[in-house]
Amino acid sequence: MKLVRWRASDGTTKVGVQEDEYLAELPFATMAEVLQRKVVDIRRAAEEAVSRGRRVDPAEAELLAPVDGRTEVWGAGVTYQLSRSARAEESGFEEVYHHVYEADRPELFFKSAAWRMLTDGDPGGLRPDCDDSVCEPELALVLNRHAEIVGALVCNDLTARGIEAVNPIYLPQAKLFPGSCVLSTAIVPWWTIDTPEDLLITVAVYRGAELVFSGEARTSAMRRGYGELVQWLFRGEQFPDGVVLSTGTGIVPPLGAGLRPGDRAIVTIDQVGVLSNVMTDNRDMF
Ligand code: DO4
Ligand code: MG
Repeated sequence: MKLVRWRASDGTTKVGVQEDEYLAELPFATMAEVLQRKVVDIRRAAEEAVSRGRRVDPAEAELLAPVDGRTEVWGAGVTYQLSRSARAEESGFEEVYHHVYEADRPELFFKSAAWRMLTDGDPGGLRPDCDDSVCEPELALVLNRHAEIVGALVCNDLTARGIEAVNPIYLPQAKLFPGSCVLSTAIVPWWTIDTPEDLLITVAVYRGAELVFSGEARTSAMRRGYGELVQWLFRGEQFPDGVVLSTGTGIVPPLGAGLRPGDRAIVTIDQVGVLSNVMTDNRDMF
């Protein structure tokens, strides 16, 4: 059972449950409405949709990015030891990254509004003014307005690393640009995931048929727990339509191994999904 959005053949947008053979409509118009509810109610509605909801043939539905409305994506940073040491090395601002790794308050940043989000099969964006951009393969938590974890997604937090390396204060320009936020299509309910604290994340980048970078990490290597990140995100903030929190990367390509237009990045997370995107110069993306 997964939670998805889709465009029906009559052009309307629906939200519902994806099963192997069919989609079943939920009695909500948007995913934002789903994320206004408590997990117990979302679960009940999803189970009822499977047993009684109107069923749709997946061939008649075009799957869309998983969130809408006022739902935002935020990122957590420097949550893995490798992210801390790699960023210190690439930028020379060692103290900044070491401090945020050790500090109580984590690094949290706004990443994307719903309208900018891309999903599996869409192009990923590369800024034309940065020649060192990288994939950041991350587990993303889908949170409702009540700060409960509803489910999980795969996120590629595409980053213009060369811009951040010049000065960490350039972070918004390194993180937010057309095509920089890619999420898998289907929200995997948290209650269906075994051992969510220890999921394997992998990435492979292909240039044509050639594998130019691959890596893996386990979420158990994160320095902070999910609950801790969620609690900090909601401290002094409100998310009336819920929020997606990407939990940071434990995989960092070596310096000089930046993405090029045409590269295909494939990110997988055990039990959560796969995200495959071909990179493109982002000049005319939206
Ligand atoms: O400090 C910059 C951002 C770090 C980040 O996105 C990550 O560690 O995943
Ligand atoms: Mg990141």
